[in-house]
Amino acid sequence: MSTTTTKSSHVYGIGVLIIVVASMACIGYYQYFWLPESFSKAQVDEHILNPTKQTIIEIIEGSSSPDQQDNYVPKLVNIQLSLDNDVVWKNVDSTPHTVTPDSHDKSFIEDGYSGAFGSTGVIMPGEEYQFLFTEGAGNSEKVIDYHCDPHPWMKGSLVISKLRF
Ligand SMILES: [Cu+2]
Repeated sequence: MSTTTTKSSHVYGIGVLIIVVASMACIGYYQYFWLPESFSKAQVDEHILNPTKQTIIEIIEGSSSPDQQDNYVPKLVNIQLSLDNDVVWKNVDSTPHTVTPDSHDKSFIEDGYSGAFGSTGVIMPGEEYQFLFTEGAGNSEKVIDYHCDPHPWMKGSLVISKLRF
């Protein structure tokens, strides 16, 4: 009789231990994996994630020629966060091109939400490259200059600012 009691309390003790360890693991997971992710996503305003319109930049026919003055059209765009910060480059030329940031500063070209700016590899004719900008530079404008890797004379600029009411 006494042995059964000892055995059942022993089993009970192990059960409690398992519950404690499991709940600690859950809390740990919540704090280190779930929370930081939910916070970083929450940092970006919903309006910035869903801007009212797209900014379209066309890489026009003949852009691969150095004599062609216009390549990224428009060359300079002013972007306002939550208004038109969803930017699409459309390659309507017959040659592959890239959208490559001039800066090699990772912290500068890295968007907290969308990651590193710049097309990975070339944008083939008829294809497009899309990037959602979610960050300005404090209260001032952020200017991002970019170019085409195979045709370095192709240049464009983006001026990103917060929406002014
Ligand atoms: Cu090009």
